[in-house]
Amino acid sequence: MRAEATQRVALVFSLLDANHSGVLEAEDFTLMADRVVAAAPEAAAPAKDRLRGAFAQYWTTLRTTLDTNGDGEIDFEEYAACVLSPERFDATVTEFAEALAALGDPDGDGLIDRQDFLALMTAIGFAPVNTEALFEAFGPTTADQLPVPVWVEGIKDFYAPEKTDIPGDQLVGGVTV
Ligand SMILES: [Ca+2]
Ligand SMILES: [Ca+2]
Ligand SMILES: [Ca+2]
Repeated sequence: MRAEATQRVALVFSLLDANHSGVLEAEDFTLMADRVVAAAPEAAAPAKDRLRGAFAQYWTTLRTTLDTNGDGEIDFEEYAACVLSPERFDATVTEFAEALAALGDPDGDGLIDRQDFLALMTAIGFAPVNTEALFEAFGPTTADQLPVPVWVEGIKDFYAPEKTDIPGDQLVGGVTV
């Protein structure tokens, strides 16, 4: 696996550990969902509920797939095994990506405003400078918006270990603008 993909795995684990306990557990996903929903005050209730459901599904999938020692938590070594069988996470990642992008499009016109993108991404825990660089890498429209499918595909690529040289690499390490 390429270095970028390894860095993405480490970054995602650190962000998902929302309570900074060093392992992933159910509480991390409710904390994260609360933070992300709070960053989208204009979103409708069904979109918020969908995002909460996506995070719950995310945790259930990790727990049932990666908790090798059966202690109800996922440590980093257990988590890193996700790259060995990425297809087991496709449905969960797709639902998460679509739920997150929908939350970023409260007016439903199919476009994500920069400010909504930044609010959601920094709520997840990505650094603002990296988030800005990612928005640029996606190639926003002249009105400074991203089509929803561009973000959805970008999220899915970010979780795909075989993908390299993707916009999402802007989120990892040194930023090249
Ligand atoms: Ca934790
Ligand atoms: Ca475990
Ligand atoms: Ca919109």
